[in-house]
Amino acid sequence: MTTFYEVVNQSQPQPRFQYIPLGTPDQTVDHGEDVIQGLSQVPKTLPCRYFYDDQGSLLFEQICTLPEYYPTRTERRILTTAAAEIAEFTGGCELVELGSGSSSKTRLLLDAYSQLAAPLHYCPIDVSGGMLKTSALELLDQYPQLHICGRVGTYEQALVNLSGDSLGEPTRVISDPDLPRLLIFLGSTIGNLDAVTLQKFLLQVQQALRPGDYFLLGVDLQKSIEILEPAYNDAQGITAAFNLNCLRHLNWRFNGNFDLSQFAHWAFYNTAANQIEMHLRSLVSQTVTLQTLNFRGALAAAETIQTEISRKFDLPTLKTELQAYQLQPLHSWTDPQHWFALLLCQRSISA
Ligand code: AVI
Repeated sequence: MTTFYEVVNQSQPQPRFQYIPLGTPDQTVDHGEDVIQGLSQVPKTLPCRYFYDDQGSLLFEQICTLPEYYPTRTERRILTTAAAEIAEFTGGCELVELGSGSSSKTRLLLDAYSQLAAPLHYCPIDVSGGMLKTSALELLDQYPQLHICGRVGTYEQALVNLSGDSLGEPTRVISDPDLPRLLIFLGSTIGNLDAVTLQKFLLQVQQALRPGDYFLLGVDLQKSIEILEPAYNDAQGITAAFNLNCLRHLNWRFNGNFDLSQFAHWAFYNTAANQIEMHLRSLVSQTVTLQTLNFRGALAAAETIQTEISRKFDLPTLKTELQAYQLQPLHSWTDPQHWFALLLCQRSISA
């Protein structure tokens, strides 16, 4: 793979900003196998990554500011008080963030780490190169001592990239090999992974960390259905628009004929599985096609397509699961209502 670097500030002896696209454009071409498979099975499903085209990313940013959607502001509040302690726990680190987006919460960590007498290195990882560059340039302005080496790609691609080869050590993103790594995964995005995918993810995290490295995880906790269901059924209908937008994305990507007016948003808390489930319910009996994928499928009236799960965790159970991947919980922080938690783990030595 050809790696190329964008050097933004050439007056520095070392470039302050580099980014590496992970995979060639060809590898990111979507062949839609998971779409065909999901729409061919009963009950029907769609991978939640189709939420995040440009429009979907904007809608998600809006969701994060909704009064009903408590996770973002609760995590931010926890981070505001915990950031200094986190930096104290770990000391100087290279900060590597999976799904960095606008890096807005990361600023709280960068503020805390810039108080330490250690180099300030940040590796944001995001599928959107545009978003990554824009926020990187803002950060470089605000933190004169900061060096950024981003990765443009999915978190799966990034974890493979950070793990090095199967025989070697995890690849450092910066030149100082002695600085430990803090891998950051905020927003309770782990909740969008089903149990099997979460296991695979944690194994990749384990491989991307050396013993002594750290993992900081944002986790949405189990709570009353009266809080949970409105968070995914907001009064302004932004979550509904976000959910429906994945059909528009499929139409654009695969030359489809989904008629958005013939589907309704449906989100509920499955108490047995401890997860919010988002679906699109077909309002009529209809046939849908995705020409590029050569796909044609029938939907009965009231039939649903599951578009997302958002799991809500029990912290002690999750801590035990993390330990199975040599991720030793060091400390957790939560809000007064125990709605959300930040969990700091340290990679222990393999047994
Ligand atoms: C990105 N993820 C953690 C969000 C969640 O709460 O599961 C996605 C989301 N879906 C609907 N609202 C927000």
